[in-house]
Amino acid sequence: MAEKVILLDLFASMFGMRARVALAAKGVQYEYREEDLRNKSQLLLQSNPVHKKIPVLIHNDKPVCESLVIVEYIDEVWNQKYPLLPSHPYQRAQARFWADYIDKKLYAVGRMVWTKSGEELEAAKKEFVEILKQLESELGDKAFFGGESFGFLDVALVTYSTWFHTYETCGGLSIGEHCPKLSEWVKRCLEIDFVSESLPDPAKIYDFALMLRKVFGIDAS
Ligand SMILES: N[C@@H](CCC(=O)N[C@@H](CS)C(=O)NCC(=O)O)C(=O)O
Ligand SMILES: *[C@@H]1O[C@H](CO)[C@@H](O)[C@H](O)[C@H]1NC(C)=O
Repeated sequence: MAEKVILLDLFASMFGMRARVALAAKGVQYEYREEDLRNKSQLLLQSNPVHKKIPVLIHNDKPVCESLVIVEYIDEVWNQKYPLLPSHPYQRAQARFWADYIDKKLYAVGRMVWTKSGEELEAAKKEFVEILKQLESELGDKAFFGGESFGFLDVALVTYSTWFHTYETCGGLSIGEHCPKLSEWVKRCLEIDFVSESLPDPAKIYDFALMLRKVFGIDAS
């Protein structure tokens, strides 16, 4: 049976990018559909009635929601090529633990770094760097979070690197200065074709963030 794969997404979403990277790792052909989150499509509302968020992967008319669930689903369905989850249950549990840590911590604090100012910004920057350092220590001296090869946790985190320029510019910080090993890891990830080809240009993310700052009334227009 011909596979029908649709991804409901938004170009700047680090969650959506996870699905794009995983699909690219597996060489899956799919139809990309950009959503306008202020005017969501019927298909999005029907496919993710609980959260009404992107990304949603629709595989042969069956929707799968939540980016990490989607990445695991992709890994299980297209299991012949480029395994993403570690094969050992303990390593798998560890990868899921850290992916969950990223979701619980990094998004919200990162958002504060590019939207807040004054004391709130200073507190957010401090916490942001602590989170990245925690992740950097989990990386240790390994080439990738998955060890020798790029895997599940690498997928979960590398999409944030497209926002690093925005965090640095809006927040006034240098991630490379605080986390040199993590910065080297980003470069290693981007040397993999299916990774770099799936991620948007950080300059476009920055433009998008500046547009949102205006919408939020942070910068006078
Ligand atoms: N935990 C979700 C987060 C997804 C998410 O936050 N998506 C945002 C865009 S980055 C969204 O669709 N927001 C629309 C809304 O909240 O109305 C995941 O991992 O997929
Ligand atoms: C909302 O999206 C629909 C198509 O999905 C389009 O026809 C309509 O013009 C859009 N409305 C606004 C206000 O952008």
